[in-house]
Amino acid sequence: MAVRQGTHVLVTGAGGFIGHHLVTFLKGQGYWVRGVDLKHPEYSRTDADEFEILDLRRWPDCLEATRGIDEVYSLAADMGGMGFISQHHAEILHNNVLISTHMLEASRRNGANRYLYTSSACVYPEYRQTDANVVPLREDEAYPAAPQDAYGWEKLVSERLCLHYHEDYKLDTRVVRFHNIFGPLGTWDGGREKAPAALCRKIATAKLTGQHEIDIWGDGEQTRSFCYIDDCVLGLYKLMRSDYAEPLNLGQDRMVSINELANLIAACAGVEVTRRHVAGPQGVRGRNSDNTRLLDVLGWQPEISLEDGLARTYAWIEGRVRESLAATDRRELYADAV
Ligand code: GKE
Repeated sequence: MAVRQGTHVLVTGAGGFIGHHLVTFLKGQGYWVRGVDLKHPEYSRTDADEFEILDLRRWPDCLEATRGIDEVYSLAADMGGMGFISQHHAEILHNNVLISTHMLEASRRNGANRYLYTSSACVYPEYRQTDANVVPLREDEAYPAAPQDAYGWEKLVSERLCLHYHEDYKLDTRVVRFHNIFGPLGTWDGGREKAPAALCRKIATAKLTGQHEIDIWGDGEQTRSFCYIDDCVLGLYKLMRSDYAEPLNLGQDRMVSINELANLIAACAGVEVTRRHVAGPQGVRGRNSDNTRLLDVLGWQPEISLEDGLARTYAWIEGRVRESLAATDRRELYADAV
């Protein structure tokens, strides 16, 4: 893989989980990197050469972000797991339409050569995902369009915007569809966390408090595939370096149920937990990635096993839960003392 010395790269959403890891990866490849976000990364310092706090819903901030940039990795979005995206449709659609539309046009005006847009498996129609034993989703199956949430509708429209910028303005665009990316330094509490992080947190809490019952939304028989962050950033890079402008899945094609996911995490923790199935937003019943096109285009697909990825993620989240429980203990001690 050629290293592009002297190429100026922008990563939007560089304060978030995937963006933060991508900045580190691109620095390792020898790029000059500008990171932009509403906030700095939460859990470790950025490796970016320059990090700017900007609000990419605003056109002037997009112009500022893209000045002097050759390649744009566009990750900024208002997003989260099912607990968040099923409850904030208006806010998500409003914010993400503004970010995606302004960023694409600002990149073109400022003369960027390449633009990679991060879409999602959430673009696929709900009617193809009604069975836990779902047929893996192929890129050409996004139409007739019927995404479940506003989050997916925005992704689909922005995919088309990229396509038209490619056709009409010859901007070299790339479009990737993520399938549930997880790993260390990702959101693990607060309401935006996805299932892998949420279950790591619940199981770590069970282990450290000795209360071995955890809540799972729904019957836990709903299915997904989960892709580890290191595979994700490598896939993003490979796609950017390719000449492929159509949407491409980026995920694992090993499907597991949420109950199986919980069992794998409990094995990482070395505890037995009892599952309590409770009401909660469940999203589609089944989802898996068809990686045929990914293999054709990149000659590669994600390689890190779910077990390895979960072991690394669980270890990091258990550390965070330990710190958080210790802080709660200190607060209670202090409150008792005064
Ligand atoms: N977040 C979460 N937290 N999910 C839980 C929990 C919990 O405590 N317990 C069970 N689940 C179940 C959810 O009900 C859902 O059926 C499944 O795990 C996966 O939830 P998720 O990880 O929050 O998100 P999804 O895979 O449904 O959707 C995500 O898909 C990605 C693309 O594949 C989206 O939230 C997007 O963030 C993303 O684009």
